[in-house]
Amino acid sequence: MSKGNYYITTPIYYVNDKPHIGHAYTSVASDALARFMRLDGYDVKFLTGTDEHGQKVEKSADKAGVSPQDFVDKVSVSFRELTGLMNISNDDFIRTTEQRHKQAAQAIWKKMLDAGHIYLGSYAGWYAVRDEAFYNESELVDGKAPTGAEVEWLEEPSYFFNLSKWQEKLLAHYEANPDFIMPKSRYNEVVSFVKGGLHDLSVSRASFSWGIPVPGDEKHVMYVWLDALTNYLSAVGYPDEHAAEFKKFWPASLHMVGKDIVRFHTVYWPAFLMAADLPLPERVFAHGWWTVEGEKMSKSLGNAIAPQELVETYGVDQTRYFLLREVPFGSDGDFARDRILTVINSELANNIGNLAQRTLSMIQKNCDGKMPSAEGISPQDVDIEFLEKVYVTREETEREVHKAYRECQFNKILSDIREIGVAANAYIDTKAPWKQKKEDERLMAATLAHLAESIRCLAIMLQPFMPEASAKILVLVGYDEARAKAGVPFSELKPAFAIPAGTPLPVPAALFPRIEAPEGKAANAG
Ligand code: ME8
Repeated sequence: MSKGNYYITTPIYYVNDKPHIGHAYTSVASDALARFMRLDGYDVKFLTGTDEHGQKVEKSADKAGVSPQDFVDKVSVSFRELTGLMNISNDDFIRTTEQRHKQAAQAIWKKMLDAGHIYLGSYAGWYAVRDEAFYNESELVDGKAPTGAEVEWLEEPSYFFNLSKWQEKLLAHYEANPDFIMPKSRYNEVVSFVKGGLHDLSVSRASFSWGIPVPGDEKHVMYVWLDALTNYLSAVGYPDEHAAEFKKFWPASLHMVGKDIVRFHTVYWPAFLMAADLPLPERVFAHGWWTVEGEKMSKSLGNAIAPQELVETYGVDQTRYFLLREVPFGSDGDFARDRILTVINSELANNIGNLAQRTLSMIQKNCDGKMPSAEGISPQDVDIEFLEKVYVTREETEREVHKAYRECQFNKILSDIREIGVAANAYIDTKAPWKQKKEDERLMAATLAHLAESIRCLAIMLQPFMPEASAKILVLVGYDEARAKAGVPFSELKPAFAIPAGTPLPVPAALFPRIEAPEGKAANAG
């Protein structure tokens, strides 16, 4: 039976550029959470897609000498391919040029207009095409946007959304829902921004045409952020509020975003939704920013790292693991190649990989390739303590794990998993099954059975992060391939689900090969 519904979204990425590790990061983090929620018994909808309108995309198409539609059709594919490449389990992929989206965007516009929240005026002010954002004079730093983007002076007729009227309602919502914006530092930032006062927001542009026409006034196209944010609704069937998907999945449980787009998701978006009389998403989590070897990733430096290259060099699971273990989710991180090597070698090859290799090859050799039995051997304190670390039998622990996921504490979750691996490696050394073999083979068998259980549980826990490797490990400890691939629920982290003694196990295969540093540079083995 389902524990409930969970709707998680990534930002929809601009198609003016190729995907890089920043995009991969958001998608992988959302994927880990989506996979966990499914394995924890929820009905999940996981959405990603592409943001295809606006001046920035129109300019990129111009530069490429093709029509905007041809341009977006082509680049959108590279984002769709990113989902395959990074093993992202999204249930839907939305493009803002699709009919279902245009319909939803125009419907929300009409709803806000009819309720008197949109009016015609004229805009005179600064605009940064790179950010697709309006800035006040006071926000500019050395004549540029605070993000460093070039700004241009814009004067044109424009429709406005009465954002200034929503200040108190927004503040009340933040106060009543302290988890609406995470982490806390972002929450505080947003609250103080809103307390500073809000200006009405220009929500249409009339000086270019690559966008969704404003209903009833086709000289205007909708502001790309109003268009883009609505994707979260279009994908669940809005404007049909009776659609099964809409009823099941709206409001969204989580919008995962980077810290660059917090304001759009936590100020504009909830205000639009309130104006359209729609319920607000439960949470927006804004993660940190990646630099590469200490530098900001940028087109001009040409240092953006293509996810493809990482997957080819290190493997997809290794890349996913690294991205989520390296920095506390919410903080900024730096991508350094010597770090990824160290992490793969010390935490995957030496820890988890070594544990599986040592245990499973001993079983293969000494237990006739079958799951050994611990029966008849009374566990000592060391065994009991070890198994307590491995299993999740207490409801309290279950709740903590669930909470850690909902709060996106991926690096903490991974560090807890790693500790189990370290404890298991230490347990082998303490018990020394190779010595036990000489004393009493039953003792050795019991130790190996406990170790196999620890590997089974580790593999279950690793599924959201490393879906391929964990499925492989699950097969090595006796699950049939179809079950391993479909995913083993977290409820099986209990002794009752141990693989029965006597189950034949396949010949173990190496899981995480050590990676050598290029050009003789020593990779720290950790
Ligand atoms: O903003 N580090 O699209 P976008 C971490 N279309 N994450 C990064 C990153 C980095 N260096 N660079 C990009 C848009 N990201 C809009 C969104 S949603 C309704 C519309 C990730 O292609 C991060 O998630 O510029 C960031 O928020 C997103 O990519 C921006 O993608």
